[in-house]
Amino acid sequence: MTTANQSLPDTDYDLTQEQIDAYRRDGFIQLNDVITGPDLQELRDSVARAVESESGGQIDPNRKRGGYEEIFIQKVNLWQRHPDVKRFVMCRRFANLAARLSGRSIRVWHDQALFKEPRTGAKTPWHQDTHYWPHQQKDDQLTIWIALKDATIHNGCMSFIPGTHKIKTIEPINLANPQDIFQLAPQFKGIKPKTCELKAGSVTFHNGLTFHYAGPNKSDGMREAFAILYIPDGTTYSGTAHCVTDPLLPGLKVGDKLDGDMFPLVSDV
Ligand SMILES: O=C(O)CCC(=O)C(=O)O
Repeated sequence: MTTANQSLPDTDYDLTQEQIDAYRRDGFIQLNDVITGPDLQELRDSVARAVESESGGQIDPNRKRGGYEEIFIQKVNLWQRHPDVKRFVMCRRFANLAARLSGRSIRVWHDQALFKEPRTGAKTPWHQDTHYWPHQQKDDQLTIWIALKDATIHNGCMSFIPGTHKIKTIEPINLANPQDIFQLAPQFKGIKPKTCELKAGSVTFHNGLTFHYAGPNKSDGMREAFAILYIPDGTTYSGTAHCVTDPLLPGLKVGDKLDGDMFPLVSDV
C-alpha cells in the first residue's frame, strides 16, 4: 500500500510464494505493472534523456555502426552520472523484488539502457549473462528488464528457456558472432521458449545463467528497455576483463568483494 507521502518506487510490489517458486524453478519471471503512471513516465524520460545526452544529442539512424551497436544502443551505469536515473536504480520497489526472488541480500552490479533502433536493431542472440562478468560466483545474479515502452514480438521483446539457469559450464556466447547455444547444450534443443511481451512498466527478472534472446526491432519506433543487474552481497572479483571494473577500480584485487559505493547494497533479506 502507498501512503500519502510515499511514492510508488518507495513501496513493495505484491509477490506471491508461487511467483517466487516459479522464478527459482524456471530462472525467470514476468511481473506486470511494476511501475506505472507518472513514475513510469519519469523513469522513461530520465533514461531517454540520459541516452540522448550520452549519444551526443539526436541519434543519427544512418551512422556507421559496429559490434553491439548493430543490436542496440547500450549505455552502462547511468546511475553514476544521472541523479534522476539513480533514484530508480536505488529504489526499494525494484531492489526488494530482486532480493525476495533470489532470497539474497543484493547489491547493484550495474545498470544499462538497451535501446533497439527502429527497423535496424538486430536480434540479441541466445546467451547467458554470468559468463561475461568478473565474478567468482555464478549463482543468484539477476536482472530486472523494464519495458519503458511496450515490448512486443514485433519490436524485440525477451524470450527465455525455462530451467537453463542450472547450466553453469558452457562457454560465453560472442554476441557479435554467436555460436549456437543449443549445440553447446543439446538437451535444451527443441524446448519451446517462453516469450514475454510486456506493456510499458511491466518487467521480467532473469537469473544471469538463464538462456535468453530478444528478436530484431521490425517496428518504426525505438524499443526502449532499462535493465538493473544485481549481485548477491559477498560476490568477489575474478579478474576477468569487464567495462564496469576496467580500468581497474583503485586497489581492486582478485578475490576482493565487490562492495562499497560502486556496488551499493540496495536490499537486505
Ligand atoms: O534487451 C535485449 O535485447 C537483451 C537484453 C539482455 O540480454 C539482458 O538484459 O541480459
